[in-house]
Amino acid sequence: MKRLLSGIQPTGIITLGNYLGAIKNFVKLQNELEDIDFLVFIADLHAITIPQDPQALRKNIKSLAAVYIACGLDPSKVHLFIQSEVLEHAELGYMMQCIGGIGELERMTQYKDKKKRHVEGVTTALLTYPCLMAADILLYDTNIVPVGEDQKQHLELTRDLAIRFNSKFGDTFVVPEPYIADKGARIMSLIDPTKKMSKSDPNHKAYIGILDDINQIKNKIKGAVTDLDGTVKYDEENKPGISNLMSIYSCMTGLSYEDIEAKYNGKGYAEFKTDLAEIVINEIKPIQEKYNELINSKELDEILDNGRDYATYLARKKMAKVRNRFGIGRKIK
Ligand code: AQP
Repeated sequence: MKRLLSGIQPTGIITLGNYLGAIKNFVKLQNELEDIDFLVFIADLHAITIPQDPQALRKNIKSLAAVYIACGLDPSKVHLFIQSEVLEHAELGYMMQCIGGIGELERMTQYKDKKKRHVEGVTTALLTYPCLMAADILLYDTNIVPVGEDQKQHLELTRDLAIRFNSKFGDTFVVPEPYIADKGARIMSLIDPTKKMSKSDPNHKAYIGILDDINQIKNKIKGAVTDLDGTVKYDEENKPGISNLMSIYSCMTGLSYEDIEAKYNGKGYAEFKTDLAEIVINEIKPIQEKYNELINSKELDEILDNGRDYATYLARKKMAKVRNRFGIGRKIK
């Protein structure tokens, strides 16, 4: 049996980027892989590495749980839990800091980017959060981690930390492998296609939220930045705007870029954008309906309770071993 694990931060409403780059792949893996144990979590400890409004955070945590299920995660196949409810994440995260070097953390590109965006009040945790991410993964003997392209570097660090720990203290952690889907790996901002689409982007026009209303979605796609040439052609370097929209189109329909180019040959961006809006809305609408059923339900809390209990069971077992290896506390038999 292989164990898979992945998580998303409740830092806002899930975007089409998170959906296409992460959640849709989780659902595919859940349905296609056999003999797996799949843990999916809500990374609230990661979210607080940058300031969050406590009330909004609580809301986003619950909202993300409902979005996961509404997008097709099946609680009978996946263990869904909230990271902070399994205390061992923070404990192992601290231990990972004790074997991680500042130099290797400072090299993380996401840290450099986020530091630039939050010039004032950069927290220590913004630097050390890849250690917590390593803990999230290693705590469960995870074999496969489905991630977006942007998380690849952090996974490399996780592997390094696992190998380092194993060679120093004896075989303890499974060294995980990343799983990166070839398409939809990186969806870009609608207003600046050189920047990743992010749920915490202060400009709402930059992203499509999975819970946006239909008119908002239409308007955001209509207003997405393109070029003046008007030809629907995939060229990431010279036509990043339309290429990004084509990548969304392709992810949602399964059509190749060549198919899309042929379909819109001689037609302008307006027709392409209208069709894309319809495609996106058709996929998102049933998700929103399911979300509305779930968000205030008892069922959602039960799913999260079950997920927490299962994750805690695994995490406790693992931490007993890790504490013994490290030599802290009294020996646990
Ligand atoms: N634009 C994107 N395209 C494809 N995949 C993406 N992911 C995020 N943005 C895109 C993937 O979604 C998962 C969840 O990521 P996260 O919330 O843990 O962190 P993030 O990558 O920092 O996501 P955001 O939306 O950009 O959040 P904020 O604004 O808080 O920084 C990951 O698998 C990620 O690759």
